[in-house]
Amino acid sequence: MSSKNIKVGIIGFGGIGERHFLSLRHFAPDVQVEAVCDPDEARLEKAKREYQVPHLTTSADEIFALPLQALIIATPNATHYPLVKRALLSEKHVLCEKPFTMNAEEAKELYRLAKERNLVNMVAFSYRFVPAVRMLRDILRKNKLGRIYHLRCHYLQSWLSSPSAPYSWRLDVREAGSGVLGDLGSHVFDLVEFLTGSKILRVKAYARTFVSERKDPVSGEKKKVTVDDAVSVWGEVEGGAFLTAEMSRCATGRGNALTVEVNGEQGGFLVDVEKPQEILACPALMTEYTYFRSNFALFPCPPHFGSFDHYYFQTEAFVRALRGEVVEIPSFGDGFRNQAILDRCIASISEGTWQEC
Ligand code: SOE
Repeated sequence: MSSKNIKVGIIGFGGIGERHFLSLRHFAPDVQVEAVCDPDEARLEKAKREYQVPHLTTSADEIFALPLQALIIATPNATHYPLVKRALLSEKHVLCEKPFTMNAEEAKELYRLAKERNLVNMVAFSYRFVPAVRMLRDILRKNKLGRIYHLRCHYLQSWLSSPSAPYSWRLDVREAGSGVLGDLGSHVFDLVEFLTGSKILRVKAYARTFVSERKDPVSGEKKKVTVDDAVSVWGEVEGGAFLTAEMSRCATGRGNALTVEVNGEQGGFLVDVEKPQEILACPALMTEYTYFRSNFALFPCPPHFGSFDHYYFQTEAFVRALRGEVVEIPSFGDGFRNQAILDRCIASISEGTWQEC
């Protein structure tokens, strides 16, 4: 498929869907975003006025009736499975947001359908595309650290710290599946396995909801929060590494603080996605970290992308896969694996036990 012929639709045009759009427009202006679907008329109006998208609709049926080759799905989590399934059954390539599905059974089926049809299938584990993450992965895959003792991850945000932060679908277990666990933990578990090439063998998770009711911004009604605000996970990784992961959306003072630290017998490394081109490194005989700049160049990005520049690399990978190039992308197989780990964490939280992954 030459990129001139690639017609893409985006379902879900909230912040993330719009970011995919901007990324495509900036990186692959010859790929046409033909249609946008969202239940919110104001978002469609923006897609028309600011971005001149030709087809705008509130109905998924209309999107599926258009001659599109690929869909980007950035809707609430519970809708991923039916939308992705429909897309695959109508022979469309798909990039789907994370967490991939509501449970591993759904994920497995989507993985199978995509494989059988040989369609491009990608889950938006966007942090795989951060330059410093790539650099750390090369180091770990070459086994430069010897035995790994610790994998220490944080993914901390603060947008739910205030009790007056509004209610949204992300706080409803029926729509989101889980709270910070799936939203941010999905990235963490993906990075652990992507970076090390090793599996998380077992997990023990502990969760808290700090604010149990929040005001609906439209109706003004108080609504019950049915998901976790914070989760801590212990895990054991193949080879014996000790995983500790903390995820919170009530981490007052933190913006989008995703860090992965690896302590091995031959040295230590730390990446922080808010500093996407830097890596803290402690080679074997030193006792303290020093900064290194990664040697991966970033694309020139519009300033408003801030620490989300890695979206361009993600978009690049998706578009290259659509063009038929062989490119390593986080697949539905990775989404299935990730969902299985999330399911085990949910079981661990409710049963208070260690769970095999
Ligand atoms: C909100 O917590 C959010 O937008 C996540 O859903 C994204 O996956 C993450 O990259 C940034 O924060």
